[in-house]
Amino acid sequence: MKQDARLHKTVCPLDCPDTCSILVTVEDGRVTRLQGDPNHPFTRGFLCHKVAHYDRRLYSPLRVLYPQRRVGAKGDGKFARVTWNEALEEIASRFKAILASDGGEAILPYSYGGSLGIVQRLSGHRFFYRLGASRLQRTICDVAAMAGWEMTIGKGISTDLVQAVHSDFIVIWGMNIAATNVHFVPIVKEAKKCGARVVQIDPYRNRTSHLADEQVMPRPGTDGALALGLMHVLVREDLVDHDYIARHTLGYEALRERVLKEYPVEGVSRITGVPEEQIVRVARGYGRAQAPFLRVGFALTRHENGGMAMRTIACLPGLVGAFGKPGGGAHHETAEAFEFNYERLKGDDQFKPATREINMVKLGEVLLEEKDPPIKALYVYNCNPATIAPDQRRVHAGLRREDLFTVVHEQVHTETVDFADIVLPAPTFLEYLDLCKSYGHYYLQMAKPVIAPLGEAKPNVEVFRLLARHCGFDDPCFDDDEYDRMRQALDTSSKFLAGIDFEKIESGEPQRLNISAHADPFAAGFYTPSEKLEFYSERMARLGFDPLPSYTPCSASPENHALHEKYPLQLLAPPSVHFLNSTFGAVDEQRRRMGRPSMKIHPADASTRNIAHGDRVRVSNDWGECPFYAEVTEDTRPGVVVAEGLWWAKHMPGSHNVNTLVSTRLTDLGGGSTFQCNLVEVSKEVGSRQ
Ligand SMILES: Nc1nc2c(c(=O)[nH]1)N[C@H]1C(S)=C(S)[C@@H](COP(=O)(O)OP(=O)(O)OC[C@H]3O[C@@H](n4cnc5c(=O)[nH]c(N)nc54)[C@H](O)[C@@H]3O)O[C@H]1N2
Ligand SMILES: Nc1nc2c(c(=O)[nH]1)N[C@H]1C(S)=C(S)[C@@H](COP(=O)(O)OP(=O)(O)OC[C@H]3O[C@@H](n4cnc5c(=O)[nH]c(N)nc54)[C@H](O)[C@@H]3O)O[C@H]1N2
Ligand SMILES: [Mo]
Repeated sequence: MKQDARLHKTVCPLDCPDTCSILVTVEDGRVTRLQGDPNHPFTRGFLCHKVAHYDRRLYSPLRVLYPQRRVGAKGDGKFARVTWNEALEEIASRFKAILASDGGEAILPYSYGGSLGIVQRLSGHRFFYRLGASRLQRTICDVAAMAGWEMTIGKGISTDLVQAVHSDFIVIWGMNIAATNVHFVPIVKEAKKCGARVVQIDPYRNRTSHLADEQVMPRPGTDGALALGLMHVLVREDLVDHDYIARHTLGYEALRERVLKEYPVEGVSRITGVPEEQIVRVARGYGRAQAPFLRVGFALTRHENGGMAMRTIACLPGLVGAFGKPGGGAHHETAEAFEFNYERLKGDDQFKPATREINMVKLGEVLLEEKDPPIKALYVYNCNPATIAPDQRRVHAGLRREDLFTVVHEQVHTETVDFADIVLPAPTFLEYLDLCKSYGHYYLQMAKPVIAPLGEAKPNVEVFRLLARHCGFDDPCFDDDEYDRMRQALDTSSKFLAGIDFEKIESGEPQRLNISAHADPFAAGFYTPSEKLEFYSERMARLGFDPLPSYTPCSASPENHALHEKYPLQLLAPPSVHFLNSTFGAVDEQRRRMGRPSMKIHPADASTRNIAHGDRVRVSNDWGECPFYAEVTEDTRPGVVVAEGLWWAKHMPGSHNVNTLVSTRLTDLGGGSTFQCNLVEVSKEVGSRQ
């Protein structure tokens, strides 16, 4: 390290469960190195490749450095520089005109997970509440997963992942941890060294498969049935923990009857495509383990039946008493242990918002079809809808509307920026203050700027403060800076946050919530109304669902014969290790690592379509079509094609990405996205060469 180099500690706020503590080297005001903090118990000294080379994104030629106004045709991405004052004045005057002509609900904020830091992420709510804008239901990611987990367990809290070191049987269900939870990998490896067996449940083989002793490959969208089949075996062979069930669960007798009668192994095998003997073997392994540990991901809930599937899987640890066994347990999310004062942060308490709600999954149709009132202005921050949202054809058509006034506050020139009328420059997490919780561990940490903002970039908090002023809002809450907001967030009586005050957080060191890494997080009871793990759920019944776990096929699945005949392949569109949603799509090196935009297809499906490895193929359904290069491989199962990684549409062989094929159908619980629940047909492109 040079003499003038300085080492700073901060934290990665990107949308990933690992929330790493980072050591950043800054030389002459420039970031030159990023390393994992060796003292953070979960980061343990290493970073993913993407963030270890974040400087490539930070100093990318695509960075947005100044406010700009559109000069070209809508969607062309041509802009001229303006001052902050001009940009803010224009936004305020357009918003005011829309308020007068159509009312506040004609304005729609659109934001999601570009940075998960709670201060910057939640900085816009007060402003849009005050404006009377439509409210966005932020449903694109985990609402079905959370709702399903909550129905059984009560709250988004989990066994600490580090406990799995002591497990003798680890099930990784629907999560490509080698891509999306890389700091769990060394924990699994350590457990394996001590003799643990690792079972992966995933329809295709990916990086995580190398860790597994055995892979179960169910047909996508049938996980609920698989879990019910496993329960059938556990109950039938009496591999359940009767003592735990009696003390900590509700509704066992009803569940017992349900799984014995309705989910025999042969029926489940038919639904899931998993061999009967494998269902029995995995159930026995799980039931006989001393310390069974379950890691459940998110993608398996991005199906129409996803909420119920998660609720069903979450019953498994209850049957075998996993939570009570040292090294055993189950992990889905930890986010709800961070019980901040969100009402205060967002301004729900002050503004009592009661305006129209709009589901973010439906952006395309909302922009094109909503009439009461139509959306006249869209304000995008922390999000890249042109690339990440379903039904991309209509999203782009909506964004192209001449009469839509679109503001995009961005770090880089994304595809959404192309559609903007006004572009505002945003700093990255290395340039601003924030407070970061995690959804994969229990540490809270302050993100501290390590360099000054590049160009004229301003963080979300500052932009909303200025916008409020330009709109003439004089409520004092708009003057709250990042520190004020952190203090407000911490103003709660949460037992998990007790003793964690602002001063401790300001030290920059990770602060552990009051949840032991080694004890059962539910020892004092579950967070359900009965305080038991609920096999039987009165809340499900009240919402009109089966109160017991059950399996319902999705409409976009082989069970829908008419649709399946037309579109015989199930499409998976899961994350890649090299991208993070669309965030690293602009970095050349990450795209180089990805290779070409490819679609995995089984040799049996390829040969009937005369498709050879490397051919350009057209993938289509009623939502749209999208070209890929065929990767003919036995890594996927017949009937399932896989497009890993969210490419920017402009880097695809056509001008759309996989989300052109993704529907806006919603999940059973939560109204969530169904990215993994789509049927397609694949054909060889005419004139395609290998
Ligand atoms: N490198 C990287 N890391 C990421 C992300 C990224 O894009 N790239 N995204 C981040 C975000 S926003 C999130 S929400 C999280 C989690 O993001 P998710 O998108 O939920 O990813 P995973 O949890 O890893 O789950 C993906 C795995 O689930 C499998 N899967 C899909 N459908 C089914 C099914 O029906 N049944 C079963 N059993 N498996 C299925 C896929 O084949 C894949 O292997 O990851 C975060 N971390
Ligand atoms: N095909 C397919 N599509 C998917 C998924 C999938 O698995 N498959 N996953 C879905 C999931 S789980 C999710 S969570 C969504 C994620 O979708 P998004 O939340 O849109 O996530 P990103 O694509 O990472 O884009 C975030 C953008 O926010 C910007 N940003 C970051 N920090 C800030 C900030 O402080 N201020 C401002 N103004 N901007 C900032 C970044 O530059 C980036 O362009 O994608 C969904 N889309
Ligand atoms: Mo997500």
